[in-house]
Amino acid sequence: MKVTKTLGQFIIEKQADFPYAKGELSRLLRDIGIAAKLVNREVNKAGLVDIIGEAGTENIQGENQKKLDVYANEQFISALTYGGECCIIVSEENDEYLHIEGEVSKDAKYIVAIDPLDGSSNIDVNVNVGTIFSIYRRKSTSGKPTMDDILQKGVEQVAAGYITYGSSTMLVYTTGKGVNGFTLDPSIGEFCLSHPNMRIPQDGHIYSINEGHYTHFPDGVKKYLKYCQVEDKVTNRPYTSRYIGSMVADLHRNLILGGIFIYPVTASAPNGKLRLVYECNPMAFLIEQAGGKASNGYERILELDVNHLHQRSAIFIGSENMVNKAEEMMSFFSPQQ
Ligand code: P6P
Repeated sequence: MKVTKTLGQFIIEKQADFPYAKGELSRLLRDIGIAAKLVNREVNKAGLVDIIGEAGTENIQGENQKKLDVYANEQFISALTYGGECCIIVSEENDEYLHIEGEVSKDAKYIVAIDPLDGSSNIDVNVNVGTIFSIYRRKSTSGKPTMDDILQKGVEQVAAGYITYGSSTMLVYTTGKGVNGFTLDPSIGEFCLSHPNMRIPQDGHIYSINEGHYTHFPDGVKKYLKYCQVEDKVTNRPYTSRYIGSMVADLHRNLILGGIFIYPVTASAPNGKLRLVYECNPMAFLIEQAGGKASNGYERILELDVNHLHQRSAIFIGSENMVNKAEEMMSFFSPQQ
């Protein structure tokens, strides 16, 4: 039987990639892996115990929180708090950021932004959900971290990744040295390296967008969709539409097969729906590291100014040539159109 590397072994092996880190980032990634296993256990048996359904509370987005949302948030906050490497947590499920104090975290240097359970509206229908995380080093060197430490541009991330809880559970992450994927082996309770050095195809034939919002799409998006749908043998069009309604699942498929995921501004989401800090930035970092591209239709996601914790952005992300073509269509129209 082929012996493969566990996440822990891989992290330690790659520790040399961080000249200044003395193992802190490695331990932080380990903590995230631990929480992911706990969330996976509950996601996998969600249909069996009373954990599905409404928790009776709402998050800042005004979305009904599902019990699994609340559980996942608690697991990641707990693992990051007791791991001792994280000083600030920004979570989709918390209106304000959490400052991790106490002896164990007194020298903590890392800020973690997280969407603990993305796509949670799919929980009750047994469709893929995921976790997205983004990691920064604080800029200040002492005292309580400030918003200046937290509202950093995406280009400042030191690591980012996601966990997809699907037919198998995978953890996919980057530290700026490429992208690697680990599949959870339930028989040993370890994430094992299954997809080394992941690269997104430069071109693809899958487009992922909620066409239910079509009438409210910007003209450039409508123009690009028509491009995807027209017959053209040379460029293998029409493309295929694939949209799960769970960003992590849609992006994971497109990372492997090639494709573009678009969530543009719409009438109901004039600034886009997806959140910059803990959805767009981490996914943009990871996809760029895999050779893809991510923009808001006009500007690189990772260069966007970050002005508040739950800021939203339009996103066009995936195979480089497909994002370039979509941006070309967007360029014919001014941003507000
Ligand atoms: P819509 C899930 O709620 C999410 O945040 C992403 O995971 C997903 O891509 C998107 O929203 C789906 O939004 O408007 O198509 O239902």
